[in-house]
Amino acid sequence: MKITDARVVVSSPGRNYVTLVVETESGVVGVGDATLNGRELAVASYLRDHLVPLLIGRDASRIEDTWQYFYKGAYWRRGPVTMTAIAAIDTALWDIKGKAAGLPLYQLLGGASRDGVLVYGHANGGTLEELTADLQRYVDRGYKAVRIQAAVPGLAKTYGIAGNGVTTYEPANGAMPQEDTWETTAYLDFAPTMFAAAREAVGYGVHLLHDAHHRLTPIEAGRLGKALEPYRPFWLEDPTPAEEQSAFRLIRQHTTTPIAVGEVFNSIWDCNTLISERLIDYIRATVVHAGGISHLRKIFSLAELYGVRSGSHGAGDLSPIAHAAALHLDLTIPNFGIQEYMGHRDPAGEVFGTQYTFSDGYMHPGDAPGLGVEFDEEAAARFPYDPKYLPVNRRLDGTVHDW
Ligand code: EZ4
Ligand code: CO
Repeated sequence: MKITDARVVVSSPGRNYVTLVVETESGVVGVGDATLNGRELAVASYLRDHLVPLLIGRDASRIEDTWQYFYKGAYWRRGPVTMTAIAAIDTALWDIKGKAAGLPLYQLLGGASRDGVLVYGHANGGTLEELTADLQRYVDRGYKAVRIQAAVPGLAKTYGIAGNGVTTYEPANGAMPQEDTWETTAYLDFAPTMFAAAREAVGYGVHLLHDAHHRLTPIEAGRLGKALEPYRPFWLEDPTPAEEQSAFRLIRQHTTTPIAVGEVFNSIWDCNTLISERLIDYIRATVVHAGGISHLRKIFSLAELYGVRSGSHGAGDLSPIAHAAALHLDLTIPNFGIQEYMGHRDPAGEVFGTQYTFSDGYMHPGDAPGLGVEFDEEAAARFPYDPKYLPVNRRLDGTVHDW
């Protein structure tokens, strides 16, 4: 089954998405997500200028060989741009294989290991009252797990928190990067009170998660993990910058709070040590940024050996194609943990027609052949690219800080 055409579509239905469309001589068309938030056009160029010309004429059924060809053939390995581009091709080829076979992707990946995929939503608040009200709304909608984030008192602006009663979360909202402020002491004093308020509001029957966004030093992370233990967090996410991994040894010495990391990882080499030394409990690598379904499956298999579970990133800046791909893989692997689900804002639904469903805290990818996502290119053309950036975080003295 020869690949006859491939094209990259950059659109902004509510936020920016990069989509790869791959056509075959048999008429089967596959799609892959290539969105790298804030650096979208770098991946679009990598695909258009370097990979698509080599993709045309190849056999669409040879997924692993195509992956190896682009990974090893580039000479330059890894990195978010390269691995997101390869991921888009890999995902599109799996979509084609599923459609050609007339099977939903999860059947090709070994079939379902569970009935549904546990997902967590995002509750936010400018105040603890706003947060607990938002949390209650998630619980009322059936969510079994919810991430809680709130504005830190004393800081002018906290990443991801709109404030003024607005609880929707859109981090990349500036044509220029917005500047947030950060002060660790205020945060460390506040975070346990946030958990206490959330437990007071909803009890212990729902899982609560929290994201520290790489902002702490190892000893601060150890202290936070210890302070949160009585509130039984499902996980503490990204406690320290993800690239300095000896930090996790120190965190482990101080707390039994489960640790999650990996949304910025793009290969198995980023998490090999963390997994094989059991320094983390959940690996958050994604289909779209970690080389596609083929490569992420290897990461999850490595994690399975060491009792580490999956917990893939699923922010709104990953397209519905990536979310569908994640759900198919999540449904099959033995060591699935949880899947992030932020959802997508309108008008994303006009461009991406999805088959996946949410019911009582669990999602299912659906039984349509392939990924089960219809990508409407004409609709996408109505929403041109709109450059947006994540904020930059500065300490009170003006120093740029990890966000
Ligand atoms: O900041 O997806 O857990 N979720 C997150 C996200 C990330 C964005 C970056 O593009 O940390 O909100
Ligand atoms: Co995160």
